[in-house]
Amino acid sequence: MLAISNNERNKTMSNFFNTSTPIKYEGKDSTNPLSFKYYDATQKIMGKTMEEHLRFAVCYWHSFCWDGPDPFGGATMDRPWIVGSGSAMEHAKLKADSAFEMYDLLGVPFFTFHDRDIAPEGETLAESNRNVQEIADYFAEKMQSSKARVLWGTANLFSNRRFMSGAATNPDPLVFAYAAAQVKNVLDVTHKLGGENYVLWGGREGYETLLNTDMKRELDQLGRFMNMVVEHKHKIGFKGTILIEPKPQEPTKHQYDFDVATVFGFLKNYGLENEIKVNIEVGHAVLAGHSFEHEIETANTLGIFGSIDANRNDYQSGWDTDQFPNNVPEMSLALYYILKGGGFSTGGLNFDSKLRRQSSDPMDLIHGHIGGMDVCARALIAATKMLEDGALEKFVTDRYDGWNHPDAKKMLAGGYSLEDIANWVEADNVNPSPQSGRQEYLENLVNRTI
Ligand code: XUL
Ligand code: CO
Repeated sequence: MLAISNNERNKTMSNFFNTSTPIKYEGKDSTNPLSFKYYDATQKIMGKTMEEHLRFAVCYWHSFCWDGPDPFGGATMDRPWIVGSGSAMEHAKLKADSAFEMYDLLGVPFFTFHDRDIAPEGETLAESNRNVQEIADYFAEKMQSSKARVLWGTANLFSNRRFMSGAATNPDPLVFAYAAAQVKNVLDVTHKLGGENYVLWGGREGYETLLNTDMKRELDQLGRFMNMVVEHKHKIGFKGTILIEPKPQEPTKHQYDFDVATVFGFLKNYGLENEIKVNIEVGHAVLAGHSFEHEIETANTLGIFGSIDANRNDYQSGWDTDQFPNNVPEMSLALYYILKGGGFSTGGLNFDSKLRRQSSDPMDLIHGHIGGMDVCARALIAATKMLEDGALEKFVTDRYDGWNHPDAKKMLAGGYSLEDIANWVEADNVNPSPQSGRQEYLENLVNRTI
C-alpha cells in the first residue's frame, strides 16, 4: 500500500477558506502569495483611492455556484452547499456565509448575484421569489458586519428549460409574463438591499434559426419588456442604473444585444436611450470581434457607459472562457478610456470570472481574485500615467486642430452646401497633404506606462 493519505480537506462551514487573515497590500516585492502586490485600496491616485476608482465586485455565480463541469465531465470542485447534507435553504445560507467570508478576506466593496445563484427554485414562482427574499434578508444581516454592498442584482432568465426559446422574446406570452414576474422580484430585492445598478443580460434573447423566428415581433417584445423594467424602477424609486449586457452569441446562435452599438440602436428604437446604459464584458467584446476598449469608447461616445464585467477570453478557443483578468495591457487601455470618460459613477468592475476546472481548492478562488485585482490595479496605475502625462491626448487634439479654423467650423455647422465646398476646392486648387497617424510612436507611449 502506498503511504499516501487523502488530502486534508477544509470543509467546515464557518471556515470555507483555510485562512481568516484579510489579504493586505504588501507591495510588488512581496513573495507572499496571499497579499496584494499592486492593489492598495487606500492609495490615492488622481484624487480618488484605488478602491473608489475600481469599485471591485465579486460575482456569486462563478465563485459560489460553479463546480467545474465541462461538456465531457461533471463537477470537479467540492462545495459543501452543493454536495453536503441539509435542506436547499440551509445550503443557500451556508453558501452566503462562505461568500461573505470571501468578500471580507478580499476587502471588496461590492458583490453581484442572480436570483437563482442565491436561493433554490421552488415548486412555484411565488415560492422561488420568497426564497430569494429570505436570502436577501440574510444578506442584509450579514451586510451589517461586512463592508460589501450590492453592485447589481439580476434575474436568471436562461438556465431553466422554460426559457429555451427566450424569455422576453419567447413566442409564448406566458414565458414573457413569467420572466416579468421574476425580474420584478429581483429588482425589488436589489432596491431593498441598496443595490447601485440592475443588470439585464439577454441570455437567450436571440434565435437559433431564422426559419422559426419572427424577428420584428421578438424585438418589439424585448422593447416592451425593457420599458416595463424602467417603469417599475421609477415606480419603486430605485435610483440605480438599469444596464444591458451585450453579447453576440453563446448560448444562442445570434443574440439581439450583439454589441454596444447594436444595443444603442435598440434603445433608440424603443425610446430607452436615456434610461438604460451598458455593462460591457471583456470576453463578450472579444466574441463580437471588437477590442474591449472599442466597446468602452463606443459607449462613452453614445453616452451609455455604465459598468464592466472583467475577465479574459482564451484567444484561440472562440468561446466565452471567463478567465480571471491577466492581461495588463488590455486592462490598461480599458481603464484609460473609462477614466477619460469620467470613470465609474454607479458602475464598477465585476469579476465575471471563473476558475479553471482543475483549480479545485477553495483557496484558488482567493488566488484568482488577488490576481485579478492586482492586474486591474496595475492597469489603473498605467492608465493614470497615460492621462497625467497627456501626450496621447495632446496628439489626438493636435491631429484635429484644422477643425478649429472658422471655415472648417462653418463647414461642419452646415454653413456650406456640397456645391459651395466643391466650388471652393476647385477654385483654390485645394490639395491636402497626408499627415502621419504615428501609430507606432503612440504605442510606444502606451508601453512606457505599463
Ligand atoms: C454570461 C454573462 C452573465 C451576465 C449576468 O456570459 O456574462 O453572467 O454577466 O447574467
Ligand atoms: Co457578464
